[in-house]
Amino acid sequence: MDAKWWQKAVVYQVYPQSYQDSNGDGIGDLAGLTQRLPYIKKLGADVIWLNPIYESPNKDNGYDIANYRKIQTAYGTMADFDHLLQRAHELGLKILMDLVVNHTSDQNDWFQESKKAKDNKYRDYYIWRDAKDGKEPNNWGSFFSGPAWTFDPTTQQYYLHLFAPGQPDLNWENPVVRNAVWDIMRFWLNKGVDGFRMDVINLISKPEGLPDGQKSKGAVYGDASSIVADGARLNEFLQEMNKQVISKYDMMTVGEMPSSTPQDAIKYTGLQAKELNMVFQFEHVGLAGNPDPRLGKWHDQPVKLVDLKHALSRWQTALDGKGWNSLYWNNHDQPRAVSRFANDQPQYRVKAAKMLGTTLHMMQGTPYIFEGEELGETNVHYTKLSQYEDLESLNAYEEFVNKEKIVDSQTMLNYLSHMSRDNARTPMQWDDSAHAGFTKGQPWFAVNPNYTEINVKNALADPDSVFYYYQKLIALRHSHELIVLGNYEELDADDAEVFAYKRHYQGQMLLVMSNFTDHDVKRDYGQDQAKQLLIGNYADDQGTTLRPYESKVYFF
Ligand code: TEU
Ligand code: CA
Repeated sequence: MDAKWWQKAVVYQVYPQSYQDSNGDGIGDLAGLTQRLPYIKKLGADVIWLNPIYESPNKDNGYDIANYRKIQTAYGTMADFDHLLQRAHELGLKILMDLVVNHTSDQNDWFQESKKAKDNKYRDYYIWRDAKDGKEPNNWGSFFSGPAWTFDPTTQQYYLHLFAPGQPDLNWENPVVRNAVWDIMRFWLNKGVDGFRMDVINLISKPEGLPDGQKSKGAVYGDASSIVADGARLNEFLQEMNKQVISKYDMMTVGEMPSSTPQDAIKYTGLQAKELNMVFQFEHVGLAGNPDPRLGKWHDQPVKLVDLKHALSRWQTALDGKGWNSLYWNNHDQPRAVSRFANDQPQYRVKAAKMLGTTLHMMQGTPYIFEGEELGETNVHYTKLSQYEDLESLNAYEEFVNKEKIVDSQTMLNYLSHMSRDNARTPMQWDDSAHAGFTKGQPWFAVNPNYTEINVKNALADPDSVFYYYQKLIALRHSHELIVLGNYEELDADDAEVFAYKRHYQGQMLLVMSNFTDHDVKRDYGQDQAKQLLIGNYADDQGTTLRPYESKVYFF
């Protein structure tokens, strides 16, 4: 079977406000990104995923959209966007936009109308309910702490927001809302956009009657995520989206699906299902969660390799020949992978970053590279609350330390330092000049202090940099159908030091081995019979010995 373009592609994710400022206001913009397209092309990426660039009050850095057809003023004009798209296409780069339609901003005209009166024609664009026993209609907690409902005094009802109060959930049960979303998609597709990443798209089908969620011991709120994810009408809505829009364009779709299972994903990405191309699943980035479920993602423990192998192999095996995986370590919501899954100490950082790249890029699926990952960027190692910008982090500290008092300040600061989304949102590190060459002004958010050493200029001058290693990984994918379509075979699932697997395709085989430890280990998988060593992150090959964070790929 010939691979589809979105199966062979490698995607580079750009967080626009942190990528390149061109007018000195300290905020990345579309003109700045346009200047940097040749760099992304040089890496070898085929597609750019742009985080939201629409008009927004920025309560959640653009994931609260006020106008779906207008570019955020700080990023530039629609003409700047059209120029970016044209230059990207001239360079052979496709552009994915971020479709955020589980919710809008509370400043969106639709919501401004909806909240005016119960009989307003936009009322049913959103989810309004009467109080229950004088309180919120159910016990759901928001992903950003606090209740998932806010009372509106004008119409004396609550409205649902799974995220911040400034992000009211759209009512997908309403066909008028669905048709409005199809029109938004057509607007951008008719401009030549090549597809969409769909924000929390598996949360759009809410459960009948909006029943209470399970409450963990001592929890103030019920857990919404487990009962709103993958709702009863989700497949129907995605099939309608496909029929109305997706099927009419040569486009790429990736659905962000928190807490989806491989079985769900086969329904959404099945090669026969007329829904989406692939999903972002969360199993590997949800590992090592806090033993206190009330604290969920907030922890500071390393991920056990056996758990990481189990999570990734489960998805590789389940979707092999049945659906399609996205492959990612990082994005704008996750801490930096080399700090979280490997080792960011100076003596290991480059080897470890390359090892993680090999481990992921030799798997079956479409790889995503988040800006800076190709440099081996690390977490910032924040120590003070005042260093954070992200509402998810700040709200969590306020809720758990000051309100619910279930964790002390220093412990929570350790958790934030390890897991905060702010680790990913520091400005791109272009060179060792002021603010890493990101801006001539004052950056909206502080640059990671290690930019003097970790930056694009140094990377491009160093043949042994993570950048050139990622460039090789991408080139290998482009030249081997075995890497794109090969079947996946896990080796030694319970090996706690080495992640090893094979890929098989039309009689060819790959053997991939990654040492996730800081010491030598010995593993013999018959690599002495290989035709060639395709790629490795050490200058030489010591056969069955794998040195600290050594990773290598053999072709048979
Ligand atoms: O994130 C979805 C989501 O599940 C988040 O709660 C994410 O898991 C969490 O932040 C990880 O710690 C999407 C966007 O990627 C995120 O940036 C937005 O804040 C969120 O939706 C609301 O739109
Ligand atoms: Ca700017």
